[in-house]
Amino acid sequence: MPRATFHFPRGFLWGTATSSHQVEGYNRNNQWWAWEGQPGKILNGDRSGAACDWWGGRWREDFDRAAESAQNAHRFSIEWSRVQPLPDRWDETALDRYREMARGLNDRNMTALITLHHFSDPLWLAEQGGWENERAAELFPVYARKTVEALKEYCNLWVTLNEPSLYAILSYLMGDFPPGKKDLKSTARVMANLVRAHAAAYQAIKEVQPVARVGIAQHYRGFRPATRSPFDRLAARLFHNYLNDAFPRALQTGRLRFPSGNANIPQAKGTQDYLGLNYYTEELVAFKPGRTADLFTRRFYDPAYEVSQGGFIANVPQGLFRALEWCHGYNLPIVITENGVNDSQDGLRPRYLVEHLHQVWRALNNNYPIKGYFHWTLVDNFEWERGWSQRFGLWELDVETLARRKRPSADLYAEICRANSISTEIVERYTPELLAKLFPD
Ligand code: IFM
Repeated sequence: MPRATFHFPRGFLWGTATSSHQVEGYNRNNQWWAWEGQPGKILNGDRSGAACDWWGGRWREDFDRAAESAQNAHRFSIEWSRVQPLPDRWDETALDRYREMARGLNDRNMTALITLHHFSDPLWLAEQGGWENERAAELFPVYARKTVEALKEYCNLWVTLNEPSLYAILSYLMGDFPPGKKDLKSTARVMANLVRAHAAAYQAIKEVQPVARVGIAQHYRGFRPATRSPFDRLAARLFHNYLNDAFPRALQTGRLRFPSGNANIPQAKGTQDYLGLNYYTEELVAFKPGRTADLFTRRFYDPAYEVSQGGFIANVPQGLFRALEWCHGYNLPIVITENGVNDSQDGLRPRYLVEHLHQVWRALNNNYPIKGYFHWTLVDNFEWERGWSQRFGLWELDVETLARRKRPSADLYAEICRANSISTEIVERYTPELLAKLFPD
């Protein structure tokens, strides 16, 4: 068997990604906390509760874990409801706490990548109609400006919005996220307001910090037609357009194309310095008239693919390559802002990790300008409507005691980060079943 080493570029960012509501604990002042309190909204009636207790200070030990594992970057998010607990009140102590976290990364020689909105909204905003209200697009840049002013000493890499199109679709079309609406017109309105909010935040951040690099973290799901039927092909193409492409395209062109909601938003044109990619999996799409909430599709995994616990994620590493090809079409630097798999037993994760990173390396060899990779996630955290049932962490969390236990994938990832490469030896040690595939004769 041939031996080889897949090298990554010097200065490549290796990290993990987290989000405020999923890790901080006791975020009582946002719409998710209220949603969790309603019966039937979260699987098994789970609550985020103390989460990973980052607000209680355990971010320190988790940042130590990341740093000791040779990660040189970390992506975390700011909780808007903590920074601006009421429309007319800023909480400087919350900003101090976030400053301490960002400095905590710098002190560990890690680059901070900070997200300003990751699915959670202040309760007061939700009470004003949330993102359906155009005012949200004016309020968000004010919060963004305030936060960047406070943190700019420690960070110049910003994500304004995490997975904006998925957020709009899950919250306003599919009804899985608060406010649980199922309305196409509302979804289109929210999409447009999110584009406006991003554009205004982009300008605000640049004014405060001209050297800032600002983008979004775009959720990209691969969609392939289930059959050769022209209807399935069209359905796959449309789903791709709406979920994957519409939002970043609006930031490129200033025009949002979304069902029942085309909008010209010229101020959005050219407001991305890089494209953040969140990739997990790829699905087959069949046309199904009548399923409005699913944009007239039925979507499912190709039975040929291995799936994670509960059938949540299919392991399709080539799908990441295809996603990177799509990113490359935007002609911007690319950051993989999320990629990972739920796997409490850590049986699939090592394979998933190595094969996906192998695809990143292939894309780098095509000269795609990929600047970093952030694995989702550092420690098991609260997985939204699926509660604690999905374990994405390199470290396992005991939700009762908050104890952390390292999974083998944490060591595997550490070896890759430390070496800035994937070698035959690493593959042999952690995923010998992949040797023939990655190093063919
Ligand atoms: O946990 C989420 C994260 O908040 C957004 N992207 C997908 C992850 C896994 O489902």
